[in-house]
Amino acid sequence: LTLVADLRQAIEDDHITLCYQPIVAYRGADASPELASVEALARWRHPERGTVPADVFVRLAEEHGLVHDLGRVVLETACAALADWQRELGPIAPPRVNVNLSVLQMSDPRLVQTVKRTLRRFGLRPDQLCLEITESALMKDPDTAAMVLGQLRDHGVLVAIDDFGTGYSSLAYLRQLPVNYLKVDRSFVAELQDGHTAVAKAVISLAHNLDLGVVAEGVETGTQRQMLERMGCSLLQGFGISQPLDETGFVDWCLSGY
Ligand code: G
Ligand code: G
Ligand code: NA
Ligand code: MN
Repeated sequence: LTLVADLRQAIEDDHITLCYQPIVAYRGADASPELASVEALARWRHPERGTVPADVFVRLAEEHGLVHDLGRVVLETACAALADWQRELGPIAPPRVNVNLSVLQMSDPRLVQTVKRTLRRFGLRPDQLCLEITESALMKDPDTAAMVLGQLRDHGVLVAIDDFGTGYSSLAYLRQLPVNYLKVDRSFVAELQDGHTAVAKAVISLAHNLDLGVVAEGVETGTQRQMLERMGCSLLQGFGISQPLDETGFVDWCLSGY
């Protein structure tokens, strides 16, 4: 219970920070990678307990009615950072930022207004934001999800289905959902290493057939990278590209030419 109180305070005092993990595009074996986007990941360092894992404090926020405030702070911080980078780094800045949404944010009637207002406030175009929602969250209430995602898409905001392949989507439903990207869950990228290619291949070809972009998460090795490129997946994210970096570390990474 005191952890909840501390979390509430941390959200109010702006003590939730963000790490940034690059998402890169490879266009051909010899070409240098392009920065396609960057995923914002929330971090909380508790003064006594040290770092609290994101899945722990996100769940805590969900259980105690703090997820809307947390989500708003994350969205604003990520948009402010992108606006700064675009000003300061120009052409080497990431073209967009990916922000994770909790399932509960999908049922917030003010979500779409908050997103629109935040983009306007920081002078960003809607297609400079990609919202990530996990497949299992989408499938909890597919009708609400379809409606909210439709409103976001009408405005021009991009949407990615996170952890794809683990949430039992109805494939028939997927065709109607207004989304732009599938993110191959990192468990399917990990198993490439042992020669298990079937699921990664299936998700990539599903994305291609539905005219969606596809991002591989959790890419750690050169072998995985080569296999994914051969399967037609050109958007990669993972420790093998870069760890999630704090703001200074991310700017240095951009300046170092990837
Ligand atoms: O970054 P890390 O591996 O600690 O993330 C753990 C989990 O927490 C991941 O599932 C990630 O998607 C989630 N997460 C990280 N940041 C946020 C956030 O800002 N909002 C939500 N809803 N989830 C987040
Ligand atoms: O659920 P989501 O995909 O948002 O989770 C993001 C989390 O995955 C981040 O907290 C990040 O630390 C972690 N992550 C990012 N890249 C890798 C990777 O290459 N390997 C592993 N094991 N975890 C990763
Ligand atoms: Na994510
Ligand atoms: Mn994921």
